[in-house]
Amino acid sequence: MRQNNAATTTANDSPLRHDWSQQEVEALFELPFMDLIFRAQQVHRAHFDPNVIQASSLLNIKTGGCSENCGYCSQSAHHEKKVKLERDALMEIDIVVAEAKKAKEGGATRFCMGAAWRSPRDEQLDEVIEMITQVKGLGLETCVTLGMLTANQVTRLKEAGLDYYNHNLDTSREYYKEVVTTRSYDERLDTLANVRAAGINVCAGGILGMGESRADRAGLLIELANLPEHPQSVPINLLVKVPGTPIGDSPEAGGLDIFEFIRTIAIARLLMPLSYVRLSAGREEMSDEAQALCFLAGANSLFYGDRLLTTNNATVNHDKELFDRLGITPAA
Ligand code: SAM
Ligand code: DTB
Ligand code: SF4
Repeated sequence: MRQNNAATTTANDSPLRHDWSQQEVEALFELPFMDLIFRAQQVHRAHFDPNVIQASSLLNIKTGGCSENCGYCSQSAHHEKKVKLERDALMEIDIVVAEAKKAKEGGATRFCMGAAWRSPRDEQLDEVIEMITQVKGLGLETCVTLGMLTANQVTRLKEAGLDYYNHNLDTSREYYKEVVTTRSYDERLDTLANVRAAGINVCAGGILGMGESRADRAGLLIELANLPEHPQSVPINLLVKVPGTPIGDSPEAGGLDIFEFIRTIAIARLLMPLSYVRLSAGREEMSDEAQALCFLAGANSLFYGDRLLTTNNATVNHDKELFDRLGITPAA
């Protein structure tokens, strides 16, 4: 089942665009806030029920010890002397399935399993495939994020019935070297191309508030929108500042104006009208009003559950109350 890959036009028959320029997208950022949000909400309503939000739950199935040096990440071996986090081996399948059951009972429709790997070994993939099979058996959609994959590994995941693969570009091509140096932007794009070619739904987005410029935020959205197909799911994370990580400890990072964050969500909606835009990490510290504006700007998905991977999320109780106050229904 692929979500919208067959579609090449929007609701009013205009073609989906893959040719956005830096100048055009920066001009969208310059729009008065009210005009931008209104435009984004119009596009959103043309394609989605504005009162329905899709909920995915996350589970970190392998913690820490990752050989990549992503500057924001608590799980990189490069920062582990300074970060408070215990390494943990790949989780037992029974525990994963029990967590997935709980997530389903709580109202999630998708279960996303994350592993702190640069890339999985084939025997590690065998175990993850068993997890995917059993979680699918519960009637949940499945998503995994395991780092870089070979074409053969992607084929095996497709055969296992995997619904989504998460692999973020994180930031613009230009700012990437300030964030991670152990892999290249093109390697990231290669894995995305393999996933897309296999017919697995792509989940790809980034992180805002890492000290990048507005031009970098525009650049990230352009990279995503100008892919041969828009990612079916676009997670927009607000940096969670993890003490001990280079970006978490950097005075230049954090403190992004929340209106700039909301603007970026609105522009993601305008550029990728049929994609699910996920309001991702960073909600624990975000006001209810800011989250409501993100939904108005076109965010229609979130991570649901008290934990993200290694940090806290907004609580389930808080989210239920917020949905009630806003008249939002979780997607069935
Ligand atoms: N190792 C895999 C990878 O990098 O693709 C999967 C796990 S990785 C932790 C998943 C994504 O979570 C990252 O690409 C990043 O966008 C996001 N993320 C990680 N740490 C974060 C933080 N401190 N704040 C916001 N987003 C974060
Ligand atoms: C994504 O874009 N955000 C999620 C998910 N994909 C895997 C992860 C957020 C992690 C936040 C920091 C942490 O909990 O370690
Ligand atoms: Fe490893 Fe992923 Fe963390 Fe980068 S973001 S250090 S690849 S777990």
